[in-house]
Amino acid sequence: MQTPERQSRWHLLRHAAYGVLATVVGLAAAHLVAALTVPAASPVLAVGSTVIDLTPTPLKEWAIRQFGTADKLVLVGSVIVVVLVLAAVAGVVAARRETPGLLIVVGLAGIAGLLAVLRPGSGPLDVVPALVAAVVAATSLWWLHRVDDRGSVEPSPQGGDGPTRRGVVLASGGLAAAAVTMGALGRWVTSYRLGGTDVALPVATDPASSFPAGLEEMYDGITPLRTPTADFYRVDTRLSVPAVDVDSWTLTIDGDVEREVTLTFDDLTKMRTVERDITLTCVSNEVGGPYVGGARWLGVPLRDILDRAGIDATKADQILSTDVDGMTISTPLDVALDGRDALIAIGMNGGPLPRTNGFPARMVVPGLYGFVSACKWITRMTLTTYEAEQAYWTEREWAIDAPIKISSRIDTPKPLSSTAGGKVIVGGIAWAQGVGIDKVEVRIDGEAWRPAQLGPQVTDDYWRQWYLEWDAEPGRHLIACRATNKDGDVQSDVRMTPFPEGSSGVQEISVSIT
Ligand SMILES: Nc1nc2c(c(=O)[nH]1)N[C@H]1C(S)=C(S)[C@@H](COP(=O)(O)O)O[C@H]1N2
Ligand SMILES: [Mo]
Repeated sequence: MQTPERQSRWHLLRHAAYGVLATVVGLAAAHLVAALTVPAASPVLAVGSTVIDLTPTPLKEWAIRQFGTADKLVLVGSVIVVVLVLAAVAGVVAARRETPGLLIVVGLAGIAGLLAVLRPGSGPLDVVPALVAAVVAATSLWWLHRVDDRGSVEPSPQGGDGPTRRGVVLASGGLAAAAVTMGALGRWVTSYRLGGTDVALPVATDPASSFPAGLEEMYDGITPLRTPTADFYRVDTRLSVPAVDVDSWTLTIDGDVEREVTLTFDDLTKMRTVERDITLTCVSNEVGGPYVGGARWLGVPLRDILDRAGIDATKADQILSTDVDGMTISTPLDVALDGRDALIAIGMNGGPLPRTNGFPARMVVPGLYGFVSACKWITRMTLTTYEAEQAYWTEREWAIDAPIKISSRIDTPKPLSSTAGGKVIVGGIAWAQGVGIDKVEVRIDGEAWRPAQLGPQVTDDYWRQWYLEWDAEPGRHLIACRATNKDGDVQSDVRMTPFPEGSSGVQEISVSIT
């Protein structure tokens, strides 16, 4: 026989589990409905995206530092934990008084629905998945209680001091199976709806010159001169990658222009296209960090596109780019038009843009951090002023004009690694987009800076590989590197955080030589 306390603890736990299970079933049903209608309106994604947007910058910076690209998963995971705790509370409340318990569940779905319709670029249909979640979760919880109550009055094989295990187990198992099935179906529908990214790309009117062999072919551990497309870093605010149908996609140029212009993908492919080797860098990259990549971009010069609309540079001082979901990125107009190779890119490393990197088109502006230039999934460029309109990161107080800082990174040896003594290759990359790298120096154990050998020059907008042959004696050693651009400016040794205009400082690692 169970003691009354154990019985009541078991009773609480059981009802908490009902709350959680009912909520999970509701979320899975909503996810499936969203997959069939508006994927971003799935309650998990809608709440998650809002949390990402509302996360204060210092916390977001911390999350990126701690968890890298998994930062969003961690933020959203925390939200899910909170929701499930509330769901458990709803279950326990419902055990005493059913209506308030059910209302908590409906309220949770209501919040998700509200956030879904408040998302930029959302429509009235976006509330449907949350409604489905409310109905399915509340009904499931109600039904679980019925099954539980029935068990409590009917004599059970255990002797009548609890609900029939069989009924409860069957009901819970059935709901769990339904949740898993709907979740899997939702995933399948989403990937089916995504379709392919194969588009016919034009041959560049102005092709890039042949690409040199990189140092990575000779020295292990140095970053490849061209980043393979699949390895290119990814930084954006999106939880799910936008699926853009290239046939209905358009790019509109409006605002302070002589005439509003709308271009299709086909229109872009018929314009003058150029191929350029450009290194992209994220402002969130810490000194020595991974958010930097070099690729060959195929695109239409930004100037040509803006000229079609006829820009009024006496009024506008920014290009406000908008993506398919209403996310905005600002770019200083004078910088974009100062003669650098600013592009609307439609190709990367010989193929179309991958969906994660902006398919079907994105902006690329050499020398500016991605958050003020590299708008992915771009659909609109509005010529306007910083005073009139503010982009996503401008509202979060990041810098408006954010040129990429001169920086360099040690790729090999790895920090805290141990290497056999003798001739050791110290190597890495350095970048100073716009001006180009003139020199990289290495400092061992705080001694004088020694010049490193540079790898092949690609373009001044591209990073440069470097290496130094070092006669390494056994023991612990500190290795630092710094770059100098072709204007003679040396990489700053003043440590700065990524916020608000990019990190600075010199990377110094500790290695052990055996
Ligand atoms: N639509 C959209 N474009 C975006 C972003 C974003 O969040 N949304 N992130 C920007 C940032 S911060 C950077 S560093 C680059 C990264 O481009 P990548 O993911 O192709 O490396 O994209 C930029 N373009
Ligand atoms: Mo970025």
